[in-house]
Amino acid sequence: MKAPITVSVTGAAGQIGYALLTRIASGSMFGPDQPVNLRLIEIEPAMGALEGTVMEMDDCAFPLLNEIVPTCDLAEGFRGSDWALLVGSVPRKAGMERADLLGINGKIFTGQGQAIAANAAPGVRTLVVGNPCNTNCLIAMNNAAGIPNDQFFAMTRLDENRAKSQLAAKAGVHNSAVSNLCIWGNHSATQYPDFTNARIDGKLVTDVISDRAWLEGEFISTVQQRGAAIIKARGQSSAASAANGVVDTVRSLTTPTPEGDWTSVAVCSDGSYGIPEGLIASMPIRSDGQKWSVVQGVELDAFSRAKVDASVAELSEEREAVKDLIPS
Ligand code: NAX
Repeated sequence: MKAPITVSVTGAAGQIGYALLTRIASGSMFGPDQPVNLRLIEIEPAMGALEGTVMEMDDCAFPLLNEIVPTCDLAEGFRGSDWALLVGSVPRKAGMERADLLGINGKIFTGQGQAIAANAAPGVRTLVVGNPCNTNCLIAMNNAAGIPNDQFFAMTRLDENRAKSQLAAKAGVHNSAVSNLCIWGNHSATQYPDFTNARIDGKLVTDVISDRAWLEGEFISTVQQRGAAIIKARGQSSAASAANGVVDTVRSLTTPTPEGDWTSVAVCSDGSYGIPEGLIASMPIRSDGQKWSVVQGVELDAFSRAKVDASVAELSEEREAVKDLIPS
């Protein structure tokens, strides 16, 4: 039997946590022969609810679940962590400006970044899901002294999956036929699902779907607004699909990317594609199973360039708004 992987999950008593923990413990994330330790982090008022989730996890009797530790102590929660999945954050409430949300959540991620640096395994990889996830990730990364920047990620995989399924439905094919779909920029309403480089059964999407007006209009807005549409329909934000996005992100970073394809995840920009260095921006990524790299040479036409620039400009504004939380 392999040595267990230790996974820390914040916001573990929340909706996404509820859908995510069973996926991790059942082997979906790391494979059917990889035991896991779960360290579940919540705030004090949610510890009762977390206790209930832990009882359910016990009742699943997962063969791969080695240990489960519920805690509201960050040092205990991130101790020995190989993967830190930062899901918990404070939701936006009526009357709250975006800047207020950035400030409130930003403070959570300074403390978590520091606690990861002080307690996790040196190779710990951190995936931020809690919104605004790109900028929360930026804050955690900059407060995690000694942990390399290339070990920090923010999730845009749910957006990629949403975009693939919209294109597949329009073309009348199975979603597995869609490849090379990149979400560029911020996980927000400015994100750009790049249909110009995406492929269906190896052919450019623009050669398969001739309705350019739909691609430039309804397709993009459907993907950008999908979260809001789910809240409207379900009365609660997406949870199972978000948890699935977390599983897909980790699997894509830890297994080789299929030949010729790429996946979307927000990473610390090295200046590729003119995205300012240090921003956490989504771009096309490949993995060899251990290390990831940005796919170079993806052509951005004038339409795409303008969309990418607009989303990246928003990320720069967010960085400016939280500059006090980023040590120089
Ligand atoms: P819930 O409100 O159901 O759960 C959040 C949990 O986080 C709560 O149990 C809360 O007690 C906990 N929490 C709050 N502050 C914490 C802290 N400082 N430390 C540890 N735990 C803390 O939200 P849920 O639906 O699970 O969504 C979680 C986050 O994911 C939200 O920020 C949401 O906006 C974000 N999402 C991100 C997505 C993405 O693609 N990146 C998509 C889905 C989702 O909207």
